[in-house]
Order: sequence, then structure tokens, then C-alpha cells
Amino acid sequence: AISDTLEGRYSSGRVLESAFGPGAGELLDKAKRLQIVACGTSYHAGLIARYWSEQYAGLPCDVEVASEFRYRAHAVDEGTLLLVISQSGETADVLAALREARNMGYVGVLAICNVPESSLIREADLAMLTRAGPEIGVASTKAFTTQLTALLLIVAAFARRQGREESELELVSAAQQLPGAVERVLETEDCVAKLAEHFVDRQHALFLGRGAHYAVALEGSLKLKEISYIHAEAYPAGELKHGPLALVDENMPVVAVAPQDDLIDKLRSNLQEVRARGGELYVFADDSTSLKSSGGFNVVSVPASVEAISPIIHTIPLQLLAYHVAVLRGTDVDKPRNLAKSVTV
Ligand code: F1P
Repeated sequence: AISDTLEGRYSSGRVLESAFGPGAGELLDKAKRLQIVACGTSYHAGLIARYWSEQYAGLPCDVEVASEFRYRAHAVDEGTLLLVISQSGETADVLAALREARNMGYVGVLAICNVPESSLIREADLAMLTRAGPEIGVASTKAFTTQLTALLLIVAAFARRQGREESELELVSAAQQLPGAVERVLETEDCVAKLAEHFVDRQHALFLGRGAHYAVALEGSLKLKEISYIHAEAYPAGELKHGPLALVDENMPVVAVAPQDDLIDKLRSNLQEVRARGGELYVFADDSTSLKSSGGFNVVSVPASVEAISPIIHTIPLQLLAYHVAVLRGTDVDKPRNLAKSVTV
């Protein structure tokens, strides 16, 4: 699905304007900042895009859940482009946000969506289709990784407009590495399936991350609760001491997404807090780091990838974890109770 998202959308390190549909150049030129709106998993993709936008394109970016966006007053900065993300393109809050935003002074609406015939695609000014096809189950998985792939290309296009050609080249090169990197990370499945056995009888789990990997932690915790019904929450690693640490004991597994040594260094004191309270730790780290497992401190080695695509690569073992936990618990991974594929009311 990621290869389909990438297909024909860049050449010689440049993102092609045709990737956004006719008349893209003029609207993209007007954008001086981004406002992203989305729900659920798509919102988490937006959170990661904010890091990319500010780091690589120098473009200020805000992100909000569509279900809140529509219920507050807005002061819109000049030159703000509304970027709407939705797998189905039919989520009621997302469409309502888009329609209300029409009178608020945004320069236009750019959509990322899986479904070409959707209301969102009809109503947006520009679109980048993920070409992933609709999700088979209710929980978004390939939608998330392909939304992120599309967002990476969008940020690359903005990087060029901001005079950051090197960043554009870096992002396009990172995107080109994605299919191979995904193949490699899928090889962690056996190890993750074994890890899932530690979660089967749990009632709660905590996820920690920093920066863009905090959004990955949010997505990992959402997948676990959606399909295995284990209560899971995600926190920025540094917030652990500001409340959630009170919950940590031997019954609370803690999952940390900490790809690089520098991130692990920053997380180390938090991780020690968890171990000191008897909490089992599961650290998803790149295989280029020096981290080793030892009693209660379990390291899952993830094939190292370049920084820009690391959030996409680190999402996949967490999706697999939720899947294997759900299978072991005997829940229906495709049709979780109480959830609808598109929330149209
Ligand atoms: C948003 C969403 C999904 C979730 C579930 C309910 O949908 O929250 O992320 O997996 O299907 O809806 P969408 O706007 O991305 O279609």
C-alpha cells in the first residue's frame, strides 16, 4: 500500500505538483502555515505531520481533533491552509469542520483520503489520495502508514516552497526507503507475537514516547484498546512523573517507543522510575542502539531507519502487538465491539 501511495509522485528528489491534482501550485504557494484536523488514528497522523512540517519545512502547524475544532471560535492567521485527514472521507465531525472552516478565512482545503468517491474528496480544493483502498477492518492500520507517507511528500513539497531544497531531497529519499524498511520491520512479527503473551491477562497498559514518537505511542495505545479492549493510555515520557507514575506497579506493563540512543538517554530516568516500582518495561528501540534486555527490562529491536520515516516504521510493531494480543484474547480484530468503520453521525 505504501508503494502505491508513492507511485509516480516524485522524480529526481522533487514532489510532483500533479500529485495534488490540477491547479495545485497556486494554492500551495499561498500556504504560510497549516491547520490539520482529523479524528482518531487520522488525528495521530496529523500530530506526526506537525513535527515534520516544523522541522523540515519550517512551516508552523497546528493540529486539532475535528470533534473539538467545530465547537470553538477561531482566529485564523493569514495564509493558513486547512489540511483534512480521513481514511473514509465520510467522518461526520471531519466534514462538519471542513464546511464550517469555509467561512473562517482559510486559503483553501487540502485533503488526504483513501476513498476517491468520498464526500471529503468532492469538497476539498486539492487532494492526495493514499491509494491504499478502504480498510478491511474497522481499526485503521494501512490507512495510518499511507496517510503518513502522503504527509511526508506534502511536507517535502512545502520544504521546497520554503527554500529548503535539501530538506525536500532528504524527505523524498527517506520516502523511497520506506517499502524496504517496512519489509524489514515486518520480520519482527515472531518476536512481537511472543511479547503479546505478556499482555493477554493485563487490564491496563501505559505507552510512552517523545516528540513524533509520542504520537506513535498514542497510536499504539489506541490500537491496543480498540481491538483487545485493554485499557491503554499514552503519555509524553516526561509527563510520567506528573501523575501517571502513581499507576505503575507490577500489574502495569509500560511500553516505551525510544528509537535512538539520545531518546533512550532522555527516557532513561523515566524508565528507571518504572522499574523501581516493579513495572515490566518493553522498549521498542532501533537495532543500532546499545540497549540490551535484562530482567523486567525487555528490548524489542526494530530495524534502524532514517529519522524522517522512523515514526512510520515504529508504528508497525505496535500494530502487530495489538493484533497478536487481540488474537490471543479471542476478540474480533476486524469488528471491535461498539465501533463503526466510519462515524457518520
Ligand atoms: C476516523 C476514526 C478511525 C478509527 C475508526 C473510527 O476515521 O476515528 O481512525 O479507526 O474507524 O473512525 P476516518 O475519518 O479516518 O475515516
